[in-house]
Amino acid sequence: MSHDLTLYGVGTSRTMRAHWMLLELGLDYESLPIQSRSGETLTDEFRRLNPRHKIPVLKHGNFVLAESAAIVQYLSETFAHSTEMYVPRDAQARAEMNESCYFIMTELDAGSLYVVRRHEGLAAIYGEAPTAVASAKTYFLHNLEAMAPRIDRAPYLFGELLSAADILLTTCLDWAVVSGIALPKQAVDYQLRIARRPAYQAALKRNFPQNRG
Ligand SMILES: N[C@@H](CCC(=O)N[C@@H](CS)C(=O)NCC(=O)O)C(=O)O
Repeated sequence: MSHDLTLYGVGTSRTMRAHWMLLELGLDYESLPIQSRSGETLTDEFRRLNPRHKIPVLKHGNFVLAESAAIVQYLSETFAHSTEMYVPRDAQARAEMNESCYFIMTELDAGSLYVVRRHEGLAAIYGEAPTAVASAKTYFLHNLEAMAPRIDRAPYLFGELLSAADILLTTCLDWAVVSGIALPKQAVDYQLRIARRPAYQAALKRNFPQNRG
């Protein structure tokens, strides 16, 4: 059944999240493979969709949503069956999931990895800042320790079923590895468990077509 889903964006950890969730849920969707810093996020047409001119953006019919964490949560709440994915339905369970999701997005993604990205990979744009990069890498590992009790709760952060929080955390762990951060063994074991998922592998191919064959 077609749900009129379109995803804008490929090539980054943030776009990977949306592709992965769509594929986990077995949803057909159109992928518009626009890329960051290509000028494609700055067209009038794209800025009407997302005035913050960032990918990923999801269109579901006439509903338009940006922010990778919001997209994966929306998709799981809209399309997941309770047997295939952990989707909290009451306020406290959802708040507990949000606590992890907000923590991952603020402390690991924006507060650590994106600092490294801006001042290492994108230093030509944002300037070199080796001290900030080194301390962001340390800060990442320090904050990852706080996730240890959940990461140990194998196989997934909230127990037996994958959740939106797993997609956010795994994409941060993969990004950390690419950024030269050596992960603790328990995080590597968690990554290896996740890597067995066919949808994760399919999403890597769809999101990183140039890099990963
Ligand atoms: N907090 C946002 C961040 C999105 C973001 O920064 N996207 C970057 C690529 S990773 C982007 O689209 N940059 C615009 C451009 O460079 O053209 C999310 O998680 O979706």
